[in-house]
Formats: sequence, C-alpha cells, structure tokens
Amino acid sequence: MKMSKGQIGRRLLGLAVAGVALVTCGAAFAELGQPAPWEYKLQESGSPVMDNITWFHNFLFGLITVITLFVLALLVAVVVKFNAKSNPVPSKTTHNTLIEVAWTLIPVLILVGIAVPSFRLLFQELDIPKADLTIKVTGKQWYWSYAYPDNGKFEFDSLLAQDKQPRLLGVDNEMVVPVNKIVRIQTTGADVIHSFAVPAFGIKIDSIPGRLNETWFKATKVGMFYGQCSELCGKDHAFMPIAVRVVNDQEFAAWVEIAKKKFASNPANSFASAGAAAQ
Ligand SMILES: [Cu+2]
Repeated sequence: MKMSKGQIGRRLLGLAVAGVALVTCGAAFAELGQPAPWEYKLQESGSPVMDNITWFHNFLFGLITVITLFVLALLVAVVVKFNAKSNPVPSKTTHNTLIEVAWTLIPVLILVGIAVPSFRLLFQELDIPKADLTIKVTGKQWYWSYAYPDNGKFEFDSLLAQDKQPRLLGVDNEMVVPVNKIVRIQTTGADVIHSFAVPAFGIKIDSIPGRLNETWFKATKVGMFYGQCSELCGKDHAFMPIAVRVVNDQEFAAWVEIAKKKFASNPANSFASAGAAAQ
C-alpha cells in the first residue's frame, strides 16, 4: 500500500492527537498520595519539592521528545534523499564550518539549559529550611519507628496492617504531620540499610545504621500519603510501607496529646527507656 504525503501527514497528526489525549486523560488515573491502576506518570504532587520534580521531569520529557524527533527527521532525510538510487553522484564535501560550530554549540547550550533547573532543584532538596517539626525515622527489619522529639517526646512503631486498605500500604500507626509546615526527617537504620521514600513529597533517603541522614518536606494538601521502603533490606522488604497522615494544626495538636499517652509505655519508645535508665 502506498500512502501519499497527505495521508502520512494525516496519520501522524492522528497519532499526535491520540498521544496528547492519553497524556491529558492520564490525570484521571492519578490518585493523591498513592499509586492508581493504569498510572504511568509521576504521582500527583503534595509538596513544593515534588512540584519542581514534576516540572523538571515534564521539561526534560518535552526536550528529549523534540531532540528525538529532530534526529529521526535527519535520519529519514538521509535515507530518502541520499541513497544510491536518488543520489547517484555523491558530493565530496568534508567540512562545513558553520554546521560544525552549530552542532557543538547547540548541545552545549541545551545542557546548560538543563543544568540550571537541575541544580536549582538539587539545592532545594538538600538545603533544609528552618523546620517547624522534626521526626526521627528508624528503619527496622521490617517496619518503621517514628520519634517526635519536639512534641512531648514519644516514639512508636508502624507496622503493615494486613486488613487495611490500600492493600500492602495501610499501617497500624500512621505518621501524622501538620499541613503547610516544614517537617525535617532525620533517618537511620537499626539493622540494615533501608530507604525512606514518599513519592508525592518527592523524598527518598537511605536509612543507614550508624548514620543520620536528613531530608525535608512541606505537605501542602491534607490526606493520606503512602510510600515504601526503597532499599532491598531482607525478606519482608516489600511489607514495610510508610503511611503519612497530613492534618490541620488543631487535629495535629489533638493527635499529639493522644499519642503522648498512648505511646508513653511503648517499649519502642527510646525517650521512655532513656528516662527509665536515668532513674
Ligand atoms: Cu527496608
């Protein structure tokens, strides 16, 4: 079957329209704070860092699409115009100063254009602003412990709850944080290396025994946000989810009061055991 140029053009246009439709409909698959069926994009953002990660991802994706199509067009032009049949007497040209300067300079400019937002994002992730609240996260085989040293000093374990939804993400005791507050996460490992990751906040940081790593997030939406341990840490690596409940200030204060009492005698509570040892 031979297609005219017009037909090819129309087909390409159709493909492009279908692609754009797919990308726009992708929003329908997104679910705040957790993965969704048929999702193929980043999770919906719930923090300023993730806003920038999403922007940077889309920017690079657009750029690489344009570059790939450009290279494809050049290859097609070479194949069609310069094959032995349509171009029996090849040109003997070996140099073209203008083109050589251009194909050196333009990629350099593109890389500089990528480097600027890339470094800006790196600094935003690594330069921790003044925190409103610090939570110490300890990765253990195979669950997490959360300590709140600023808010009445309590610590508790967070284990996978088999009967809770979403499946394999629900836990017995969620981490609770106030909305629009800067939360500093300090993390370490109690046994092996784990990794504390919550996609919607744009954080992923190794929890290493004997080291204290830091990261931060500012949750900008209330709701539940889920993550998982992201470093292979043993047989139940897949069963130590992270569940973060983002609430308003009053709800957070109320939860702190309840948690202080509830976890006061918790054997996991390092503050309690430190107090007991001192007596
Ligand atoms: Cu782990």
